[in-house]
Amino acid sequence: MLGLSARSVAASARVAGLRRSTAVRFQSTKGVIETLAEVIPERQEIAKKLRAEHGDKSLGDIKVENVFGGMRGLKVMLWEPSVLDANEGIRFWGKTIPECQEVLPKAPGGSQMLPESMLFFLLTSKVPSQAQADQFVKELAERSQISPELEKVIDSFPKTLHPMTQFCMAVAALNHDSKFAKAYAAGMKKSEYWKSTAEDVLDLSAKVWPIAARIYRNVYMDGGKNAPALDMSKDLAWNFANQIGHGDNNGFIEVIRLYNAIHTDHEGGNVSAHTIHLVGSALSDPFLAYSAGLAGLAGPLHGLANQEVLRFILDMQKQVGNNPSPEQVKDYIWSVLKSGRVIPGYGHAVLRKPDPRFMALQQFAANDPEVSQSPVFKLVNAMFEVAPGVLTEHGKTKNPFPNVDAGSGMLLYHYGLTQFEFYTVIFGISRAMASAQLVWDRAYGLPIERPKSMSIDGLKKFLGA
Ligand code: CMX
Repeated sequence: MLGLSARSVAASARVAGLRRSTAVRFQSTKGVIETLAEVIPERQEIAKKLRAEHGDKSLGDIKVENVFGGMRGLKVMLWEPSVLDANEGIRFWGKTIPECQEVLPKAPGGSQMLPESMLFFLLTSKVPSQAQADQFVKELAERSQISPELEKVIDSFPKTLHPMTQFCMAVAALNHDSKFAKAYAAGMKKSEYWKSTAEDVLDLSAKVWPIAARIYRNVYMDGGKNAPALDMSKDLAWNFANQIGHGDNNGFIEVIRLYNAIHTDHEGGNVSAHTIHLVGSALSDPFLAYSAGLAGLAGPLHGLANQEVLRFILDMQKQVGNNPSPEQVKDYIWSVLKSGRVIPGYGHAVLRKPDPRFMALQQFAANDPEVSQSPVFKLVNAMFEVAPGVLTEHGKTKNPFPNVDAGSGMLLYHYGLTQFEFYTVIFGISRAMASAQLVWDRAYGLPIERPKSMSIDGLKKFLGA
């Protein structure tokens, strides 16, 4: 204790007391790591049996078209937390979004499922009890604090750098404290990989929130240094909203909870999730793997589409006003298509029906009389009514319906987050939870990914062409 002031000794004692009481609480309610320790051996057995009994069965042909066509539909990857059906949309461990909304715990007094509840569920396959969710909220709040060194790194970024680029760089720097990387360097056994991976995934899923808030404050407000301190009794979405100046904006807090619970995971083949899995397969730690995945999310055909949608809607508003006729909307869409651009927020590589994530956000908007009267909501709805018909007539896209990005920006905009360039960062916060799959990758001992590529000459030779 030499050199410490009485005040810092008292503070250390308070922290130690908090840790003791947290530990006692964790014993009485099963936490996420204990739950995983129970679930993993059961599923390892199932996987082992499946592989032993059916390892030589075929899951389909690979056609030359697949080599040129972005590998659509090829069943070549294991992904546990979610499965996407072309017509029905996403299911998380077998549950649809409305079913998750029904059973996943909410914040006290809140109306939307918590991202923390979704993370517990994605990781373990078990719906947490309210007590488990409450405990997990506190655990993640404690994990969410970021180091002064990382704060300095974030503060050094130029304000003109796109927020997604700042986000990729900041989360990669979290690898400085990776528990997986440290344990690996110390010679950890392969059977233990999953545990330190889970520790990193929990740290990552918590720390992305204040990292994003600091970037927001640096770019659009008075600087990260002036952010209010985290409140350890509150959930991640509440603290995020509070740090970016929306702590008293209940509609915003609720939409952030819903948004971040449903954007988490969309099975393994999409660019961001697949990249997390691919980079993680080299045993890069979860922070590096997720940073690489975020770089993919920053592409306009993937997560950046949500910023593009709002730009599109506001440009349309300038051209056609707040109450356009269906003909005016149709003409506007055609003018964009004829100029060779895509309609952002429409189409999907797998889905062939309106995205249930879009529907959940629309439902949320429709339930709030203020949102449902707002001009941007009406324009998003006008698009929903007209765009599928135009895209069908256009005849190119296999799916003329809205995807998740078609309406998410409208809600953020309505509740006061008007800086479009930040929208994909919010998608990114949620996508950190897709790194739950890394825990399963390690639990099943999946190898480094290494598909075969072919050159045109190699294809010609192979085919005798
Ligand atoms: N507007 C105009 N044309 C579209 C279109 C759209 N919204 N969606 C698809 N098309 C076109 C494609 O560009 C392609 O044209 P070419 O043959 O000239 O290359 C053709 O229709 C066939 O494409 P597809 O097989 O239906 O779609 P893909 O699987 O290749 O691509 C996606 C899927 C999402 C990239 C595409 O629909 C698109 O560009 N949509 C707009 C951007 C967007 O909203 N992205 C977000 C997706 C959700 C997310 O990841 O966040």
